[in-house]
Amino acid sequence: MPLVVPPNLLDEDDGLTIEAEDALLEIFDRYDLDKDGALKDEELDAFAMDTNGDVFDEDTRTEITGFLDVNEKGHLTRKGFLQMYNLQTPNDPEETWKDLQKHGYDANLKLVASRREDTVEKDSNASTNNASKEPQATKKDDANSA
Ligand SMILES: [Ca+2]
Repeated sequence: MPLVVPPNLLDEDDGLTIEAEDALLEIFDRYDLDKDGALKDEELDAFAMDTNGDVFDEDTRTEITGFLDVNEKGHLTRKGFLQMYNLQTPNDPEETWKDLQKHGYDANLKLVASRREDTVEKDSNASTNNASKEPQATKKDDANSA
């Protein structure tokens, strides 16, 4: 048997696979701190810094607002975020893999490390497909009351 081949990011129509979309949207949600479904400037900057080590330049911002799905405030939506990767990945899958790995995914698209695990919000109405289980802090303080 040959070595395990990493999963494809693209299906036969050069669209992102469900697995790739799930991973990318999970990353998106980490940066959408106010959970409005779009990345405002600070949120997009934080994503770009963590991904590329720098914020997007003016040209890239213009491309984002000009070609990708944005909300009425010009903020990149989840759909636009996927569009961005749908454009990049057929041309440059290596770059998308690099981005995924930066955000803690391994070569099998498994999340193995989280850079932002300290920013989990206790926001109960943020219902995405990411049904994360928050550890319930049910401490028993007087456990030694023999
Ligand atoms: Ca937001």
